[in-house]
Amino acid sequence: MASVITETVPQQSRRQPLPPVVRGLIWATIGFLVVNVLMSYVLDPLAGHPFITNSSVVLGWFAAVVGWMLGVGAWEEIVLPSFGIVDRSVVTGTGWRQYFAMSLNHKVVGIQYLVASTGGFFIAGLAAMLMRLELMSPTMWLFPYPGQYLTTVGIHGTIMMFSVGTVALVGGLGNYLIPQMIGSNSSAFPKVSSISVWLVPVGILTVAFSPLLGQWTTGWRGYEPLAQNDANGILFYYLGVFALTMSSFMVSLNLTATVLFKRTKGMTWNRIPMFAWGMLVVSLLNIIWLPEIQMTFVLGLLDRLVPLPFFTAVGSNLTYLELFWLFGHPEVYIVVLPALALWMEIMPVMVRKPLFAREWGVIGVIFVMLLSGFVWAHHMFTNMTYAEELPFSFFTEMISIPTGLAYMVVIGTIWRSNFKLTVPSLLILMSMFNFLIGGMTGVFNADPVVDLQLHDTFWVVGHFHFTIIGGMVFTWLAAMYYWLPKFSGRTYNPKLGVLGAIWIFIGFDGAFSLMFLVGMEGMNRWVPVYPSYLQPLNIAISIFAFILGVGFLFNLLHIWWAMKSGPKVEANPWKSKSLEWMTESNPLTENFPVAPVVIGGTYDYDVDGVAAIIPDPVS
Ligand code: HEM
Ligand SMILES: [Cu+2]
Repeated sequence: MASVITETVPQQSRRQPLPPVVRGLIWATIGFLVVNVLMSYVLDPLAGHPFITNSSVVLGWFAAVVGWMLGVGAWEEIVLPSFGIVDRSVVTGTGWRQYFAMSLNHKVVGIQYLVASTGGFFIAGLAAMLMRLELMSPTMWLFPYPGQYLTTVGIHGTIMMFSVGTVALVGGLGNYLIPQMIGSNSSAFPKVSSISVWLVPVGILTVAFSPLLGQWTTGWRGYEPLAQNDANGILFYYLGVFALTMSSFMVSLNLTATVLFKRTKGMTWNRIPMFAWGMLVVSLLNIIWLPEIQMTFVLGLLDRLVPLPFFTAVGSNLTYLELFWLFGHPEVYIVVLPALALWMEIMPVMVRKPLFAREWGVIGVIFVMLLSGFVWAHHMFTNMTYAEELPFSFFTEMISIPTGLAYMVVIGTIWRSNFKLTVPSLLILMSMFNFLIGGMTGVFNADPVVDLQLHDTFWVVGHFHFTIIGGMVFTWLAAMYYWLPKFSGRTYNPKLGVLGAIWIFIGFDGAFSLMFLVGMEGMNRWVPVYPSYLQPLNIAISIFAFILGVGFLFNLLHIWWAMKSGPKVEANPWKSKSLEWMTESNPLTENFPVAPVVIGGTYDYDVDGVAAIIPDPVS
């Protein structure tokens, strides 16, 4: 009888639908075509019947996103279950297939985020290489029009900031590690992160394909009213950053709730790991500032579609700048705070000493978060009176105090320890060094008198890359090497790891420290042409930049190789006391079959014994 049923209900064929990503692409295409045609031919036809109009492409884009989301799995994971229909056959594949569909497993989501960020890094990195190629000559030789160079700058900056800087440590490592670190089997809202991660490829591709609609010249900041003079590519800027910021916003809601409510027994506030503190603080920054900038983008978008001249007729020419930098400076800390937290997280394990002055580290990250909202106008010193400049200069320089606390905690932890150089600790030291240069050069920008000279020059490009690549990207790599055994049960090759670290250090410090020099000599940002006396320095910068580009590729390939075929290691090779190492390495298994109970401090390396126990299920 049973065999008859399986024959009449062809389970197998029903379980072999299109792969979710392919289905998502098809549904997205259908959604776009239907709504676009509806708009451009039926509801709002323009003279001459162009196939794509401003409003048709925007609404078509929204339809495409809905189609994509349903296709990659929201249909089975979210829509059907809310009607009481549970059909998990399509989406939840097994093994590697899980990574190519919407997943409720926080570790799968974390890896999806990391891969998406790496993809963004690659695309935006290629754009950087094109820029550096162009700048090897004082005249335009690569890009036919200046606007194309500027579009490339914008694509580079936008994808780097919103899909790498904001996303890799929070969406990637945050989703992957935080539930494990606090002793939970899942995040608070698994569906939220399962959706949000699929917005990242949407955002990256939207921005990357923006030139299809025409060039835009505003850079990653989308400055108004400049944007109103741009071709329609700026529409895809608004839509792309909207998708990316929405993704980060959703992750932040989830991580905040996770740290607040999913902690296991004994995981008290003075025991939660520093990385969890970092995620909490940065999530609050995201929750406060991302809606603010999203509304600003929506106003810019509406200005183009309606038009609704908010930034020209209604507001002053500086309204957009105020609104942008109100978010834009905290954004810098959204990028860097997780990195500061990771230094404090990884270093005690490396030196086997308790974290020095832990409370001050926590106070440090909290005060960086609070102060970051008070400094935005230092991006506009050229437009201000002296009396207006003073408080912003003051608050800006004040931020070095709480930031300095993080340095104090890490240096205090290394002090008189038996520090062993490993690839993660080497990369963290490099990160601290480079971020220090970023911070110290920032002091010059914080001083209005000097900033009037440095503003809009390559000095600034040098400064913020030292904070962002120096602070965040080096730490991201350190974290990837450090948690490799967690991701895969395998580890890296130490010699290749050290080589990779030194390689990018030379490429990075070479390229970007020369930018300070070329900036002081008069090299402006956002121009593909420059006086010919600056050519030798620019050629040197470009060569170092190419070395850096290949160096990143080298590290990426090494990590990829290590995950697939590196030497196998035990479950907790660093002998860390942190809870994520108590779980099995395989990302597809459950974290804790029985909830652990925390009995000691995560960083108590001065005492023997474990920080948490798994209680006996029968007792
Ligand atoms: C791979 C190495 C990189 C190189 C060689 C590089 C190079 C450059 C250059 C030459 C510019 C200035 C172009 C101009 O003003 O004319 C620039 C701008 C920028 N870069 Fe990078 N960059 C790199 C990585 C990154 C990373 C990792 C981030 C952030 C996560 C980043 C964020 C930005 C931003 C936000 C801008 C400003 C764009 C604008 O003005 O709108 N870059 N980059
Ligand atoms: Cu700032």
